[in-house]
Order: sequence, then C-alpha cells, then structure tokens
Amino acid sequence: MSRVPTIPLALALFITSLGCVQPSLKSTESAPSVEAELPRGISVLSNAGRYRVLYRPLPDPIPSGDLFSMLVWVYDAETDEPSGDIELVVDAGMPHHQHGMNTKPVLTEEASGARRVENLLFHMPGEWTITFDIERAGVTERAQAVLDVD
Ligand SMILES: [Cu+2]
Repeated sequence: MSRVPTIPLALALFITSLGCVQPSLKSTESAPSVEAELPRGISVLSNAGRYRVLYRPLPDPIPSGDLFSMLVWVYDAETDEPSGDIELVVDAGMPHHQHGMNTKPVLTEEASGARRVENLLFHMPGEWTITFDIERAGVTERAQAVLDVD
C-alpha cells in the first residue's frame, strides 16, 4: 500500500527534474544574445538634465594609442524613452593639456536606435573628457564624462 504513492511520486520528481534542466539550459544559451540587445553602458545626465546618455566603449577599458569605438544611446531623462529626433555630436579632449583628438569621430545610426561612434583615438594616457552634444530643435545640451586612460 505504501508503494502506490511512491511510484507516482518518483515519476513526478523525475519529470520535474527534467522540466527544471531544460529551461535552465535554454536560458543559459540565450543569455548572451539577450544581453547584447540590451543597452548597457555608463550613464551620464546632460547638464540641464534633459537627456540621459548611455555609452559603451568598445573595447572597454579604452586603450591609449589605439582606435576604439563606442555605442551611444540617448534617452529622455524624464520619460526614459529613447530620444530619436536628436542630432548627436561626440568629441573628446584633454582639458588639462588643452588639446583634442587627432582623429575625427564618425557617427552612424544603428537600426536599434543606438549611435555607433568610430574613429576615436586617445593618443596619450591620462584624463580625457568625452562630450556628447545633443541637439533638438536648435537647442543643444551637453553631457560629458571624464575618463582615466592608462
Ligand atoms: Cu594630453
């Protein structure tokens, strides 16, 4: 009499364990692609608080003396919606040395809405400032980030 409930219980446990293994394998496999689609980066607020800029250097950390690129997302700081109707200008320099970069950044808009900035080069180690100028309807607002580059 004690056997009757034991067998279905063992079977139930077996099925449960199968059910547990399969989804966890699936989620492990799909995790990198899901992660790649999510905007992840360093967040800075523009100076008047209208926009939130998220940027991800590629590679991270940024090497000095080597070309690198960045992915940039611009959001409305209040609604957290992507700001699509803006013009973005990205530049960088070393304020303490009073010089900029020797290369001109090239911006392209990705299908995802992210902006890809290429042809960036920090030609010496030290403290660099990246500026993000966001223009909408003739009004420009700046966000900036200070980066220590080895
Ligand atoms: Cu310098």
